[in-house]
Amino acid sequence: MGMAIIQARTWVVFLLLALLSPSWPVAEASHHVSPDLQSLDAGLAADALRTGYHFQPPMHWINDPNGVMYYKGVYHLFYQYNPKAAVWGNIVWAHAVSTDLVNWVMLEPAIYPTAPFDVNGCWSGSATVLPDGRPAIMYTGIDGDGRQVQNVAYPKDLSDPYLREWVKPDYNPVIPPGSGVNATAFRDPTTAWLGPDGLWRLVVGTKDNHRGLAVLYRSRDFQSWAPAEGGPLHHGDTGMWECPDFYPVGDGAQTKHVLKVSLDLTRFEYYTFGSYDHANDTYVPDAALADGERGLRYDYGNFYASKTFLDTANKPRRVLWGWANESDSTADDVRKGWAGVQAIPRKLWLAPDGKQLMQWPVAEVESLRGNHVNITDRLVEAGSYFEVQGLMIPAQADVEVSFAVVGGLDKAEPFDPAWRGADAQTVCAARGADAEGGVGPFGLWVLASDQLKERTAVFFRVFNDDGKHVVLMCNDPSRSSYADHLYKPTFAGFIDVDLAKTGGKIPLRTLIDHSMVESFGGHGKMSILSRVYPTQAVGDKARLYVFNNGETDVKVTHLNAYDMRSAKISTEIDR
Ligand code: DQQ
Repeated sequence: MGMAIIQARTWVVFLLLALLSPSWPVAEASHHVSPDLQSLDAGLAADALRTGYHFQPPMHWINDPNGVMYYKGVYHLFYQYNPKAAVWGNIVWAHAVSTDLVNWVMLEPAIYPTAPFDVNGCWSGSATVLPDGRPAIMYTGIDGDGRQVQNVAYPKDLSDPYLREWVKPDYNPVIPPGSGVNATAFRDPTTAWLGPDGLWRLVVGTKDNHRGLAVLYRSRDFQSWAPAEGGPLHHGDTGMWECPDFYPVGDGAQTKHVLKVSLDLTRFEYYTFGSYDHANDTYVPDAALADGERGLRYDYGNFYASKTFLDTANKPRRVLWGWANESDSTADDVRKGWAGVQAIPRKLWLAPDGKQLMQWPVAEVESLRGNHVNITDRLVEAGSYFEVQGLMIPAQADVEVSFAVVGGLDKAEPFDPAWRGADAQTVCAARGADAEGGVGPFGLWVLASDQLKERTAVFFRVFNDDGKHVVLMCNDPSRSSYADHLYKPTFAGFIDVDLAKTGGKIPLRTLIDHSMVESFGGHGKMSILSRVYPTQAVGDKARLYVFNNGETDVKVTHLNAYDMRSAKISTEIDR
């Protein structure tokens, strides 16, 4: 009886705490542990909003992808995971393996607190395959004093194809925060690379007051590391740099090095690329590229703490993983029993014009395509829409569509000078999918209910800025759900497409997966990921439409929509 009362009280406290703390901006950002939230069983994972072909463990909280790699025929995805609840905390490295980046076997966590150098948590990091063929993981441990230190771990048994068990040498930590380093903001080591002098290098993210830094360390043996005398690889006046990533793209003389950082202050990711001098360890971004909020982004939506790896099995290609946080409340997450999804792995490359990076879902995802619907040359008159019929479950689909503006660009709305210097998200918030325009908005309504009361718009809109056409690509989830307590931000970017040169054509691909809407515009020039939580447009009740809220006719030159089979997720985890 007494026990029942205590439990009831705990629940009341817990519910109050949960209801008062929405999951955005993420609780995880400040890395607070909420003991009341940790101790409870989060409940069942079954939910109509769980994804079918995006990566999710059976239940609980996940965040950053970690240590992604391809090793001897197996892809490894480690990720930040709370084994006890659907909120951030108790962080370990969960582990899943795959031979195709689509279907996964969930394993027991690979790295978890065991030693003084990680007793308070095993935070993000990266994998490096050493010349002797052994993979090494570098990760951030939170030590007994709450300091962030960098540790190394090696597989226990190289003959285990899944590399299930990892050993942490006693000589850890291998990179403690040195004097003058902020020990509470010193984390997320990159994959290491070998310089021409035979020394290993890696970068750790940190901050110095408001300055974010990518600090370079060097080592001869992967055990003793020292900061490079020349100072940080790069820095910016942007607050803490989390999850840096540094890697080459392009070929031969065209090779550039990309530096990506995750800005803790904005919870978005930005990148520059430029030249890296291996001998002097200097990185100089190309002149046209800005650091921080004025810079380029991998994704203009809900995509964070990403990490790339070189997939030597395929050509080779560089593959990008990123985390999509929830946009519901913490109380919703606890009720659902899960929180966090990994975005579809994306192939990443330098655009042929050298102006930006391009991304496209890895081709393996197409193996899940089933029932196919095709539409060609269908006019979408100004102010009209039509339903794409024939999908069995439009809530789990892959849609490729190519639009052509057939009525000319003359009616493009003037670009408001007040928007100059503003980001695309601000423009899209001002001119969303329902604000009629001159050329556009046109695009898809996905996860729509039959009366269109619920719908998420993915669309383009063309502005005329002093004779130059500016193309906005936007995800507008403002009508995505009847639930009104949700975070429903419009996410947008200006996409580098010259419609005069493409004959008014612009392609769009959208991966729809119950609560994920992951879109790629202009053949991979722009990607925008949104999380949405329809209440009616779920499963086979969801619908898909093409709309045109502009004054100018557009044509769907091609539309190929596919039902997507669910990925196979088997598990070795004993929950
Ligand atoms: N998440 C990890 C940190 C990292 C942050 C902790 C980014 O290592 O900086 O779960 O989301």
